[in-house]
Amino acid sequence: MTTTTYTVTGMTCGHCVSSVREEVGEVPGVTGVDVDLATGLVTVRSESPIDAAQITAAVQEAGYEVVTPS
Ligand SMILES: [Cu+2]
Repeated sequence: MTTTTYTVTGMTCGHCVSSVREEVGEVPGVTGVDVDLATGLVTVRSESPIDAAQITAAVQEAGYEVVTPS
């Protein structure tokens, strides 16, 4: 089990949160996604490490930007 946290900008409401959660949740290997609207923190859980580029692409697909993969 791996947990990685990303900071995402541009989310303003619950709809944004569910868009990000849905897109990131579709990345192969992702088992769970937590989004904190107030901080922009997106926590991704997976069985094995996932390439940050895949998560970044999914966030962009939802219409937002990853500031710092951390
Ligand atoms: Cu919104």
